[in-house]
Amino acid sequence: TVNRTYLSVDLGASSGRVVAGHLDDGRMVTEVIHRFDNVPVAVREGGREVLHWNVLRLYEGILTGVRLAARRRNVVSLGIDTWAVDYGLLDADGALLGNPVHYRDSRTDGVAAEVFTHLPAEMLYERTGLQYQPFNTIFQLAAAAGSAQLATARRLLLLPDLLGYWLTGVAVAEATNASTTGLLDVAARGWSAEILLALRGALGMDLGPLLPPVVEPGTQIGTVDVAGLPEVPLVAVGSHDTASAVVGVPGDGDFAYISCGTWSLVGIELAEPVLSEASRDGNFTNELGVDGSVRYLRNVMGLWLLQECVREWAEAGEEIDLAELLAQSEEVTALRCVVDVDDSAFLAPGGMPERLAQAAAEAGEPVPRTRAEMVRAILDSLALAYRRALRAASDLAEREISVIHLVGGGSRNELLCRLTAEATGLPVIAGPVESTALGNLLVQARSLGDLGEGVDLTGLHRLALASAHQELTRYEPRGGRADWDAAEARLR
Ligand code: ADP
Ligand code: LRH
Repeated sequence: TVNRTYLSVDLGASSGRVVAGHLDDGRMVTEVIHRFDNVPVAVREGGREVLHWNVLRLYEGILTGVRLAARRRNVVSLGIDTWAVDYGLLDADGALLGNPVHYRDSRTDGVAAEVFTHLPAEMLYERTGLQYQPFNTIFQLAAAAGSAQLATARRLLLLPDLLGYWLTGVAVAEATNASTTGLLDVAARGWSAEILLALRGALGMDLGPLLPPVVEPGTQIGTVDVAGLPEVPLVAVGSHDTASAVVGVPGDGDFAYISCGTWSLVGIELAEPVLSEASRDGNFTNELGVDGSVRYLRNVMGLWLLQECVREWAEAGEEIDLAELLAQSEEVTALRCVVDVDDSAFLAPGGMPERLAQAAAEAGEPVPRTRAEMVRAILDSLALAYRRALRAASDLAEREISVIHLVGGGSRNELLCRLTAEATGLPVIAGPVESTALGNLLVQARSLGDLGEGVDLTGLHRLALASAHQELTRYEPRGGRADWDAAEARLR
């Protein structure tokens, strides 16, 4: 099987990559074939600038990566995952109507409150299990109500499904990602007729006919039909990047995960959703995972805060070396300044150092004076938020947590890993960096029958461990919790 190569396309909010994988002696051996930036673009629409994804640029990155891989390898399948919630609309001819809008665009400001008058938040949570985020697809659609595009649309495709449609001509809605729309019934794992009906009032239209059939991960969607690309099956993977990232966690037993990139998705894997009032209050989400599982987690603002600071400083004309900045922040007094990273004030792009300084001042914390202090404040605050989220997950789901797996680009941040172990009092196992690609590839291999019979989700985690064990780093919790308890008390 050395020659049998699966190709994963993984688009994160900050970059995209095409990663090849082949099986060798019970391991998935991976190679990053092509990596490209993901840079949103603001474009005028009538009275204001709207933040869009550069979706054709991303598609072009995918084509380049697949071509490069096919030149050197025997490609047998393809799978696509991207960030959640965002979508494209197609007209009756199958043409894309406008560029997909970025979930950080301000069009959803104040929209959820309006939707809740038609669909009470309690009822929405009971049916969908989905956390409240202002950018959930349901609120984006409500923001677009009455637009020419929505009136003309015949199909709504989430980003991975749109890219898959361009590759194969087949339109589906993969379940894990569909679970982030606010339109899916978490128990039935299908579109909720009840919500669609109630939404008619809010939108003045019936969304039902726009929604394609829901498919579960592992389904072969169709065959790639693009000049110059191999004619291989497109396999539905956990097309929500976080779903694939969780498959790629090399965990066993009572583990929690932190999928740490632009966002930090902090939680546990469950067999059944937790739909209690307390869970809704805690803003925990029950997103669908592969094999009927539930990803019970909270969105923590993540390395977005750091990315945006770095971007701002670099735009001011300075060369920023992340490794150096992190080394300097290591020298800063611990827990000097902490802020609530989950404040929605941090969601939008731009002006991040100023917004962080303002949040510190408002919380009565010493305002960071240097870049190193700013970076340290972000990392201390993130570790504190991880600790809060993991304790809440454990309480709400009544589950023990004995180890944390921190995966994604953030697993390269040694200071963050160490702080997370200190704050939580739990060992942190960092890596793999590309857990999302790994989870994507494993689901393809299983769908093609190459993993043999009977490999369940536990088996996929074991394969992830076998594949990644050489790149894992373990951080033991050291020191007392007292400083962290005090910092948490300050934030409250
Ligand atoms: P996404 O999928 O959301 O685009 P990634 O999983 O690719 O995110 O993670 C990107 C983040 O990983 C960056 O914002 C950066 O903070 C962190 N990162 C990447 N490489 C390093 C590194 N060498 N040292 C520290 N942090 C890193
Ligand atoms: C992470 C992610 C996360 C969503 C957000 C929109 O990339 O998919 O799980 O909440 O982006």
